[in-house]
Amino acid sequence: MGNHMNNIKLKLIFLIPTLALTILLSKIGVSKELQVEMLEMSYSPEILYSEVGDKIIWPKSKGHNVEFIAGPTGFSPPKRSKMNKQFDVVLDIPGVYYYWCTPHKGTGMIGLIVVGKDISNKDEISNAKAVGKSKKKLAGLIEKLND
Ligand SMILES: [Cu+2]
Repeated sequence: MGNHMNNIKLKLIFLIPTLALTILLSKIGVSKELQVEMLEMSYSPEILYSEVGDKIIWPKSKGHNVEFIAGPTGFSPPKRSKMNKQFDVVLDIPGVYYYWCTPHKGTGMIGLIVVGKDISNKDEISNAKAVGKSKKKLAGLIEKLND
């Protein structure tokens, strides 16, 4: 009789922390999926705010792609995406990231991603390469980060 109760207690001692840990991990581990649309000649949104570990998805769009140009220290840009294909990336370093559409980099089709609300590298980004109309566009987007 007493032995039976002890067995139940023993089971609870292990079960409760295991359950608590499972719930905790599932909350911490949830990373969001965010989308950036590739429209006629621009990304939407042009500035995406995400958290570390979020998956960012560019659904396929005819004639467009994603090519990362700059990001925070330690970031190594992924290979530019194929035209007309979905692309996704998980960014693990807080900071501002800058990318463009390879065929439309001169017509203002550029985008920024701010990971973890960190804009400390925005000056580096504003000095990154921009082509044609995208120079003004990049300056404008950087300006919006100041808000
Ligand atoms: Cu494009």
